[in-house]
Amino acid sequence: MLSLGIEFSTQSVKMLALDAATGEVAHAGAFEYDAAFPGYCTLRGVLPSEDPEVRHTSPRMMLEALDRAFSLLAGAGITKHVGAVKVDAMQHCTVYAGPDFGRAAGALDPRSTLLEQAGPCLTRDTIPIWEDRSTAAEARILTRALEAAGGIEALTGNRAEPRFPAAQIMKWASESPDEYARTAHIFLLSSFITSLLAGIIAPVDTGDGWGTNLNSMDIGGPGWSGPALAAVGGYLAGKGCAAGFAAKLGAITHYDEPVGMVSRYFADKYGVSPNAVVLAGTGDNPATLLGCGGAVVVSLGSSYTVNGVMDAPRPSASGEYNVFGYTKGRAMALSVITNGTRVHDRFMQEYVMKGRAASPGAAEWQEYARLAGGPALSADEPLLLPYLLDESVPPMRRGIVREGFSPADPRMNIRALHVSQALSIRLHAEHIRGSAPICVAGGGSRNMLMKQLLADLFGREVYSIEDAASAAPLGCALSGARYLYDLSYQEAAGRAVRRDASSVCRPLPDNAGRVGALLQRYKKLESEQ
Ligand code: XUL
Repeated sequence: MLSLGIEFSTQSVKMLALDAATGEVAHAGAFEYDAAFPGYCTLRGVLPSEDPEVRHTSPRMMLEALDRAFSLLAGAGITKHVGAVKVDAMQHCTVYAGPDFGRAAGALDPRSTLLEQAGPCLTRDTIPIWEDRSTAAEARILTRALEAAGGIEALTGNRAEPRFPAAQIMKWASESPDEYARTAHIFLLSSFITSLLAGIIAPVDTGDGWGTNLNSMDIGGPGWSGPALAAVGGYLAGKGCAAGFAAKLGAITHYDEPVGMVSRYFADKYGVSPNAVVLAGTGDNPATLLGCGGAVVVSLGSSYTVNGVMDAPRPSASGEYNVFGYTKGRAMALSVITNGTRVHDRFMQEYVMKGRAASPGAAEWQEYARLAGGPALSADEPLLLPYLLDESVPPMRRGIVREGFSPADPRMNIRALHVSQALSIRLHAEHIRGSAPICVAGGGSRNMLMKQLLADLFGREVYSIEDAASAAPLGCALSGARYLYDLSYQEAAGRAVRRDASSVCRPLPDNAGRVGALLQRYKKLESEQ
């Protein structure tokens, strides 16, 4: 029997089917939104916007993407063997639908498409993703509103974050009270897709639901925070929005709870077994943590994330990491460094492609690695602050600040980017103290120099898993395998998570003496801004 994991990330959809008994990957596939749906004109999955703080995607494109994923899976002969399915999605992306959505999701006609049937139920045309920074004012208002009730960190586990749904909803509802009035359901992207899969209004799990600034901190009994709901509800009332905010959010449940069987639509149209169980969807970060075997994970995607399990949820004193729910009764800590591989992509364009329109291939990336230089650290490494977009960890305005070298020098810039990003990860990783080896995931895990630098700066072994770019859908598939065969998480991971032996990096003794001074230099550069 197969267990299917599907990820809806910022730029692409990735699918991974595991033979749930053996842990072998039976099928892996992926597509990018830009290429699959050119009509939406997205750039790396994001809709064009004149305001750089506004980062939205299209919920209609997500509907098309779900159909396309299953049509590809059916074409690959996978669907009929699927016994369990779970999705993960980029966190904090909210989807808005009217009261007719539940009925539409429960009665989807296989002769038509998801877009034709669920599209008309959507009440907001474009939806904010985690990169949106247009809601800073609302985050401040929420912080103030909860001060007297004990503070938002103590109530929800997180400081008020502009990218979290509470601030997104406050801004949207106050600007578009009509749309708010027509909205009956506010989903996270993961619970929206799960609802379509199961043909019901599915709950959000703690993994994604804790990334809303609206959750309570009771990891044993998932729920919303009364004071947070009251604060947002009160703010909305002041903007002329009718009561009923809490009802729009739906339910919140434990990680991996089964929410139902796959709906007739997917059974009839794509041949999925009607007995396939649908597990609650989650965020990409909890799924990645599980897909790496539940260790300490640094994920090198367009943004970088630094994740570790927390047995008792503990909000960050400095606000540098977020706390999300994880497997039943446990939490995880995560910091998001916004400017990740996106800066390497930009430097590739600037210094290697030199404005050529084509996408870089293997030869260009080899050249990029050559310009980045070898693993030996020197005391006078060039350093820079790599903020193409406003940065969240540490909170900084966008701008690339070079420590006294020319923006025209490819070698200096590319080297400085590698060393500086690794230093920044090390400096802002108070939540993953200890000596456990670090699993590096995400597309950037192919970058051997980044991995070596992380090994040196943390003084720990660093490794990747096989197919590290698909850790999140693997985590979802692993949840399904655990469900189907009644395994512990450890047993399921033992079957399916494979370390890539060729990927291991160990700290180089000659670099150890350079680390302290480089960290100090980088810290100074950061503090001078
Ligand atoms: C986590 C976050 C990002 C997105 C990326 O808080 O904002 O990691 O989940 O998809």
